[in-house]
Amino acid sequence: MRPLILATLPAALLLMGCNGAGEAVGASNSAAAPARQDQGGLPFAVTQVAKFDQPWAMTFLPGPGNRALITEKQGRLLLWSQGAQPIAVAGVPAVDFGGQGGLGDVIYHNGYVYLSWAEAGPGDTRGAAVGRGRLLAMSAAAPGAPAGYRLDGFQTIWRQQPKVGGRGHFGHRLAFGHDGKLYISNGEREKFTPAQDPSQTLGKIVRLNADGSVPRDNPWASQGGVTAQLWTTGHRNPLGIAFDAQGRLWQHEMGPKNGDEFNLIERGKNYGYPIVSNGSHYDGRDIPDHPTRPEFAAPKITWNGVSPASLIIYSGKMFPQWRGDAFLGALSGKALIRVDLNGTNAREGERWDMGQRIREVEEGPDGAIYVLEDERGGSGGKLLRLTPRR
Ligand SMILES: [Ca+2]
Ligand SMILES: [Ca+2]
Repeated sequence: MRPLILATLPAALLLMGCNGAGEAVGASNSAAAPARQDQGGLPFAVTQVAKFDQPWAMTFLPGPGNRALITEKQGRLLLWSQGAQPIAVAGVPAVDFGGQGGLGDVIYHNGYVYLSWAEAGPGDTRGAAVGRGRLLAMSAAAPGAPAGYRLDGFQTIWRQQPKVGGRGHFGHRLAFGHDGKLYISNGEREKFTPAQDPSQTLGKIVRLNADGSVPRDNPWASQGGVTAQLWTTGHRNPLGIAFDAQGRLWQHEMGPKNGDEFNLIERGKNYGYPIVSNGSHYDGRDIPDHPTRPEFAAPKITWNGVSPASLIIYSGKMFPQWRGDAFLGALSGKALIRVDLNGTNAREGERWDMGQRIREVEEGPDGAIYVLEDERGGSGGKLLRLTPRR
């Protein structure tokens, strides 16, 4: 097989790999079919365009057509094209699948596919890792056979530190800033106090150069080691990070009971967990609220029972009234939430019942909003396309 750089392929050749006898690899596309019986309360039309097995994240690829990479938690990366069967991409690292861990986020930046995943360590420990490689299309082994895809030259560029026991709160959401830096969210691995320990990445947002090296202008760069990677501290389990058009970084995190947060992330700030939270511990112990300790950055929004996942700032043409607004999924809340952003302020705009846990939100190249349902117990897992009602 002769590998070709995907970005240089003409669209027709790319589509050949997705057509006809393309291997279904367990995921299935279906023709446009109503995703729900009753869409009466929604201001958009919902169309099911594919179904996946425990999908976690997706990102659209540059170039013609609607093409996206989608991660499945158990360790598969799939290339999806509108109207075609998803195709598995080879060369994905081994993941530690279980609990909240597995293959995580996927983003595309400057010709590289970046992935995050839960990586096994010694003695029943694990931690998030991030790597990157280039997506290659390989010519078919025989005439008429489907082309294959793989990640070429994939390298691990970063590891969450330290690896600890348990399978929760990896965080590991990825985003590139307008400054060309890679931002990685880190959960506190359900260990609480690491969020305030500057010698660990747990409970932090880290900021790296695109190749994984540490920028010299990070807030604690002069301290070296893990501390030099840190951008902000005091987080619980951040599962969504996104930049707005002005370059501000917005974030939400799965808080303790009644303490889900929507935050404006600013260089060097401490967001207070587990010292303060507007919620309380799940075992009933209170945590002092944010106003008791003004030295910690307070959330712009506190939620009860949302369990936020994924974050985009909408910039498309299909919903001009929502340009500049934030969209996120709700897991336990089984909803899509729109947040109005106004400068450095944020407030919830609307919340739409989707009937399923929403794991991922993306904006398509055409401005349609795509959501991936979380999957538990065999239901869910659908990729839905949201378009304006006619
Ligand atoms: Ca995404
Ligand atoms: Ca509290």
